[in-house]
Amino acid sequence: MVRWNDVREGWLAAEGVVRDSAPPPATSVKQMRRLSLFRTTAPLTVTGYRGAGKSTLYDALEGRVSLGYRPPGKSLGAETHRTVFKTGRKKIRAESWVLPGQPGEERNEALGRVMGDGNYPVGVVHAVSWGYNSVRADELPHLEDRLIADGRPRTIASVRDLNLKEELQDFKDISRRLVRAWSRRDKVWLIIVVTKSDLFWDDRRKAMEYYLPGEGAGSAFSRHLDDFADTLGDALERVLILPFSCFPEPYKIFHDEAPSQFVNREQDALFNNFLSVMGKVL
Ligand SMILES: Nc1nc2c(ncn2[C@@H]2O[C@H](COP(=O)(O)OP(=O)(O)O)[C@@H](O)[C@H]2O)c(=O)[nH]1
Ligand SMILES: [Mg+2]
Repeated sequence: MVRWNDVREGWLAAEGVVRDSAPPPATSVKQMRRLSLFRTTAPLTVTGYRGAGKSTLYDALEGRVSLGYRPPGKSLGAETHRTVFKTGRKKIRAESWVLPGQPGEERNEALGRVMGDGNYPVGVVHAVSWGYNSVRADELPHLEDRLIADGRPRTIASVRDLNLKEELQDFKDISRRLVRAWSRRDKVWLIIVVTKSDLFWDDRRKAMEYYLPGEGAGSAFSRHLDDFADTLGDALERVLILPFSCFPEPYKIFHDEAPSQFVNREQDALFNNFLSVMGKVL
């Protein structure tokens, strides 16, 4: 049974790492050599709605995000990675799939391959971004039409409301597939990374309340997560919900802009915290 109080502690610990600028973790990550013949042992999957920061997160894991980094554009198909995680205790060779977030044939096909037909990931990193999903240029006209139809102004606040609705639909889809893939399994885990926390660090507790079951007023997302964990019961060994950021940049849409609130490389602390958590769950 997932104890939401422990999940909350995990979130607060991440905040503590930012506050105290704790030292880097004993976990390191690198890309496996292209021709390596080692078998990968831990199938992982990164899921989440489009523009949440999944591809950037994986680039950061493999050390590709530094000054001058150009974030990837829209990911059409699944991205696969073979990655070595080295913790103080062990070395894990993971095969990771970063799945496309936007609905479509590629997404369905990739989801089928990763969590259909008896396949299942041992761990899922599910990226959410509290409504700050990036909207690619080709989707802007459609988004604009929807705002006009709803009589909403073209502001970040309106875009976030729509994104949050779609993020929830995406999570419902993923969790429904996971319930099937994870039935009759055990020791599987889920980390919900709340990406782009640099954009709303002042409001981080509200974001935590939104995602974490049993907090404050709760949300449809947190209630769904609670049901999901209930359905899986003991099979789901660990759940974590963590604030995350790895590439602070302003969020811009239409003529509206939200600045990054990080000034002191706080993202490094969040990144290191995520890495040490990965070292523990793998
Ligand atoms: N502020 C901020 N922006 C981010 C962060 N991570 C990614 N982004 C931006 O979000 C956009 C979408 O990221 P991407 O990884 O392509 O999303 P994906 O569709 O989930 O793979 C990119 O333009 C990134 O620059 C972050 O930690 N903070
Ligand atoms: Mg992507």
